[in-house]
Amino acid sequence: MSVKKLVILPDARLRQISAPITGVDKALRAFVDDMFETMYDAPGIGLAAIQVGEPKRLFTLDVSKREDNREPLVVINPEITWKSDEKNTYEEGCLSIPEYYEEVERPARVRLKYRDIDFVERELEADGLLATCIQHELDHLNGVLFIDHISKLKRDRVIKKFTKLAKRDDEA
Ligand code: GNR
Ligand code: NI
Repeated sequence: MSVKKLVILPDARLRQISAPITGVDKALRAFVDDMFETMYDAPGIGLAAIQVGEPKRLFTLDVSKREDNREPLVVINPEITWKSDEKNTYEEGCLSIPEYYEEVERPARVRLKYRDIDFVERELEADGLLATCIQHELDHLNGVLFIDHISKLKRDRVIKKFTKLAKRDDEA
């Protein structure tokens, strides 16, 4: 098991569309273990495979509050089958945009069709932070970031800041 390096804005990989997974083998299980280790280490409540450089339609989630009561969830090839008209606003952050937080409005509840770690088809209905997190992660699989849901002024400002930071690190 290992903590993997996170892909950070403005890395172009974050804009890639991830490819469907065709089956689960030993290598993919080991990769999922590494994703959990990376997510808990960060710490974060969700992690999409592309955030560690793998363009696969897969994310890990755990919105549980206590470390001694973890609720890990592996989501493969997800599809949202229903969104509520009712909206909810959360202050979102992203491990690929460290220490930047902004309010985002999204559907308050969603139904999700996906495959679990045994590649068995499942469905769940989510509300609250879980519903927000599912939508944030599914966006990553389509190359979409939470800053795409805020004003262009704020988005351009944060992209500019992270572009400068990346250049500085490059030159160092
Ligand atoms: O750790 C995370 N917290 C979070 C808070 C509000 C809405 C979404 C998230 S997901 C984020 C981890 C991450 O970047 N996942 O892609
Ligand atoms: Ni994110």
